Amino acid sequence: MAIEQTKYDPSKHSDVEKIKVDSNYLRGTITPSLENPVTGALADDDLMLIKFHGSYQQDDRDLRNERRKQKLEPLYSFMIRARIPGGVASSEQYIQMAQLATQYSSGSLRLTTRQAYQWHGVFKRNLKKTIAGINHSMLDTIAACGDVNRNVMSNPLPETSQVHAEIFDWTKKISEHLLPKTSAYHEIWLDGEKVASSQNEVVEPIYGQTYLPRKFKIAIAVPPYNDVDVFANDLGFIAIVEDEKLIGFNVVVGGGMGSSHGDDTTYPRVGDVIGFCTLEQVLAVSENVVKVQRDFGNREVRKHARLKYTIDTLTLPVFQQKLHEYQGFELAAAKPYEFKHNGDRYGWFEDENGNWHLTLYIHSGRIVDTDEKKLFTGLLEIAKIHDGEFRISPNQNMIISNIKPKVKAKVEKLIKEFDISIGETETPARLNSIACVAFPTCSLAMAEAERYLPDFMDKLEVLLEKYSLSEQSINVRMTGCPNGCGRPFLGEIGMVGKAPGKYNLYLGASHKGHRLNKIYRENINEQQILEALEPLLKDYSENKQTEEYFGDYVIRANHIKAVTNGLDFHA
Ligand code: SRM
Ligand code: SF4
Repeated sequence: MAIEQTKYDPSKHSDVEKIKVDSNYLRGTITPSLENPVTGALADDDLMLIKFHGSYQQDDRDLRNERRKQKLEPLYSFMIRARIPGGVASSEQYIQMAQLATQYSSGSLRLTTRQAYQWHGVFKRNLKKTIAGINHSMLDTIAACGDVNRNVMSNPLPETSQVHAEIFDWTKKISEHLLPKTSAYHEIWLDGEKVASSQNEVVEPIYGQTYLPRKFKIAIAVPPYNDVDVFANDLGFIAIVEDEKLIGFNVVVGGGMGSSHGDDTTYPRVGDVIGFCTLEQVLAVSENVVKVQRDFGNREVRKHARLKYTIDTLTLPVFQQKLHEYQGFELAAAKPYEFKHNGDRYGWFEDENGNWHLTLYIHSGRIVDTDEKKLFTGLLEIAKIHDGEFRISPNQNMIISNIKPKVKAKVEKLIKEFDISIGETETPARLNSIACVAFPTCSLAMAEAERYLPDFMDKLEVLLEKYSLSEQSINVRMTGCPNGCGRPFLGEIGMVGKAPGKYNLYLGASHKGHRLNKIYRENINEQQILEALEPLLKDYSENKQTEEYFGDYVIRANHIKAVTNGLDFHA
C-alpha cells in the first residue's frame, strides 16, 4: 500500500525537526549535558543530537528490571560508532581503536554491517575522551549516525588492489563531500575554538539547518560482488568497468530495509537502477539525490521519511525528473552488469602486486576475548607485526589486507595460535549468516540476534546435513526487530524478532541481493521455525536444479511468491 501524498507543512513538522532547528547546528546542550554529574544520561533533546556526532545513549537491558527494583536509574552508557569509509583502517589505527576499547568500553570491538567499528558500554564520563582518542588516530565519528549521509560502503576486494584503490578513493570522496560542515563536532569533542557564525553565512550548504528528514545511506558495489548489498541503500553505485578501466557507475535509488511490525505503510524496498553516470558526474549525482530527499522527504512522520518513501510518494518518474532538474543533466542509460552473490570470500588471496589478503570469519562482527577464544588479543598481535590495513567487510567480517610476503608466515602462525577462523571449518550457511547486535545494548530489540545466532545455526546445520545440504551456500539473516540492521529482508532465510524467543520467518530473497524475501510464518519459536524449514530443505535437496539457490527454489516450487517491488512486500 502506497503512503499518501502529504505537503509537509513546517507547522506540522515532527519534534525531531524542531530539535534540529533549535540546536544551533547540532550543538544543543551537549556540553553541559556531558558535564552534569547527577545522571549518567544526557538531556532529552541531546539524545537526538548526539547521534549526528556518532553516538547513541543506551542502557544495559539485561540489568534494566533489577535496577528498577533497586530504584536506581538505568545503567546508562554510550555506543560510539566510527565513520570509516569502505571500512579501511591502518594497523596503527586498529591498535589505537582496540586500546580505546580496553580503556573505555566493554572491552570488545563490534564490526558493523556498514563497515564501521562500534564501541559499546562507554560511560558518559569517558565519552569525550573516547571520541577524542578516535580522532587522535585520524579517524572520526562525524555523521556515523543521525539524519545525514552515513558511512559510505564499498567492496573490500581482497584480490584486486588496483580496482580497490580506485573504488576506495571514490568512497572517501563521496563521504567527504557529504559530511556536515558545522564546527560543532570540533568544539564539543576536540575543544576546538568556538566559531561565531554571522547571520548571512551558509553553515551547511548541502543540508541546511534541518539536515535530512532521516538517515541516508550510500554504497558502491563492484560486480560480480554485491557484498555491500547495494540495493539496500538510499543511493547505490554499481561500478562499470570496460577494458579493465572504471568508466562510471550505474545509479541505484530508493533501497532500504526498515519497517514496523503490523504497519503495512512501512516496508523494505530494493533500489531501482535509474541510469548511468560518468566519473565526473558522481559527486553531483550524490549531492543532488541528497538535495531532492532534503526538499521532498517527509518531515512530519519519521517512519515515512526515508528516500524509498519519497520516491514511492512522488513516483519514480517524477523523482527522476526532479533529480535531472536539480543536477542539470540527465543520466545516460544504465549499462549491463551482473552480480554473483552478496556474501564474502574467505581465506587467502594474492593480489596483482604479490601482497596477500586474508578474510577472517568473525561471528556477527564481535571482536572479543572469551574463555574459549582470545580473538581480541589475537587480532591485536597480528596488528603489531602487520604494516598493511584492516578492512571490514559489509558482512561483519575482517580482512587483513596488504600483507607483505615476508610477514605472511608470521600472520599464519598467529592465526593458528589464536585459533582464528579463516572460513575453512564452518558451513557455507554459517559463513553467510548475519545477526544484528540486538540485546543487551539495542534499545529497539524485541528478540535476541547476535547472542542467539550460533545456537540457531547449530540446529539448522543438523537439518542441512540430514538433507545433504551442508555444502550449500544459503544466506541466513537474523535481527532482533524489523528495523533490518542485518538486512534480514535480503536473507534467503530471514528471521526477524517479534518477542523474546519469537521470530517472523521470511523466505525467497535472491542470493545476489536483488530480490526481497516475504513472510512465510509469523511469530514462531525455534522449534516451529525448524519444523517449517525442514520440509522445504528436504524438497530443495531432492528437486533443486544445478546451481539453483534456496531463495530461487522456494519461489519456483511455489512455496512463496516473489517480491519484485517493496510495495508488494505485504501483498
Ligand atoms: Fe541499524 C537503529 C545497529 C545497520 C536500519 N541500528 C539502530 C540502533 C542505533 C538502535 C537505535 O536506534 O537505538 C542500533 C544500535 C544497536 C547497538 O547496540 O549497537 C543499530 N544498525 C546497527 C548495526 C550496528 C547492526 C550490526 O549488527 O552491525 C549497523 C551499524 C551500521 C553502521 O555502521 O552504520 C546497523 N541499520 C543497519 C542497516 C544495514 C545497512 O545499512 O546496510 C539497516 C537497514 C538499512 C536501512 O537503513 O534501511 C539499519 N537501524 C536501522 C533502522 C531502521 C531505519 C528505517 O528506515 O526505518 C533503525 C531505527 C531507526 O532509525 O529509527 C536502526
Ligand atoms: Fe536493534 Fe533492531 Fe537494529 Fe537489531 S535490527 S540492532 S534489534 S534496531
